[in-house]
Amino acid sequence: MVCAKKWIFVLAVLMVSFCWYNMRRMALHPSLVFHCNSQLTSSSQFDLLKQDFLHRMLYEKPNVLSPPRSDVLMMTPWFAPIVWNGTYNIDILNTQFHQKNVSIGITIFAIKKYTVFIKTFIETAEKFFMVGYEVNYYVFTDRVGDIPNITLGEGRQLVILEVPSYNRWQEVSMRRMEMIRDHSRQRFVNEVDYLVCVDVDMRFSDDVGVEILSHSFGTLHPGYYAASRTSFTYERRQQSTAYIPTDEGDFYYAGGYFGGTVEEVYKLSNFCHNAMMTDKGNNIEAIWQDESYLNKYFLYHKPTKILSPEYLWDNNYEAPAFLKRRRFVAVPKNHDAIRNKRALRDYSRNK
Ligand code: 5GW
Ligand code: MN
Repeated sequence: MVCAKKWIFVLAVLMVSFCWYNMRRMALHPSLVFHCNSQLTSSSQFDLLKQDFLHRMLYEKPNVLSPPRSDVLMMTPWFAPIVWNGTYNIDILNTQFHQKNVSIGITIFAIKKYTVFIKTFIETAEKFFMVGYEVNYYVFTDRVGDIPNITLGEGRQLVILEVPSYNRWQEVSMRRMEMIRDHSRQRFVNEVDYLVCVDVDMRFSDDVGVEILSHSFGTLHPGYYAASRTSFTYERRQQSTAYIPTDEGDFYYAGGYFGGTVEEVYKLSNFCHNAMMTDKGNNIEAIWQDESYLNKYFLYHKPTKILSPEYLWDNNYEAPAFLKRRRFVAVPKNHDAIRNKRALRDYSRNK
């Protein structure tokens, strides 16, 4: 009897110490312990990594206490750079982007009479847009026969995509999102790394290079870079999916210049097109069509880079002192009476 009690006591002590030991061990090593010796020699996906490095380059040292620009905002509160002349070193960027062998697609729409803008657009792009890189011009048009033959530089090609035309100009403008989305999935993703989506009634007049490229980017509208939040012409009707209340918003982004990786542009255009279709079903259309939906998208999906108005200028505006370069400028067009809402807005803004 005494013997059994003793053994029960010994057993209890053993169990308590075993539990205590394990609890201590758990506290010190809350996760599972692996014995690694055999795994350290097996292969890893990292074995395929290429060693990228820059060669010796001579340039001025960046100066922490004297920023290159103090007259403009160079960084958003979510740490996206705003691209201004003087803020970047294109040689460093070119070395990095050439190492990655990037290719760039630029989408333009020339529906109906807008085919007249193609020649100037492409000729000036040949001089200034992504010189030295592989570039595909994706021209969406309903008038294939009107697209001129233009000799292009090495590694650059023109791809004509025949698409339907819509009667209302609002629809012509808005449907760009649907077509960019559809072609991103089916074609662009197999052909290029980045997409740049712009208006066609434009000309390049200074360099536009890889400094614009990022995961996703938007452009400050040349008419609203200094405007207050409440005067941004966001969609203000709550019934619209593009609605933005007056106490929200970072910038007013231009509908005529955005881009990013093909995947990001797919997500952006898919969102905008779906939002437009929802609104269409409810018989409402946002005040500035695709531009309004784009602004809604960028409010809640912050772009990783923002282009200054150097990248989208209109000589109808007086050029401010901080504007050191005009890289991409609107070609004047006859605003006939029907086009109107836009022409009126521009007119009243310039008065
Ligand atoms: C036609 C009349 C009024 C508004 C738009 C059009 C129109 C636009 C057209 O007939 N064909 C066409 O291809 N577009 C595409 O939509 C062009 O790529 C054009 O650059 C883009 C946006 O229209 P824009 O440039 O007239 O708009 P704003 O705001 O620059 O004047
Ligand atoms: Mn335009």
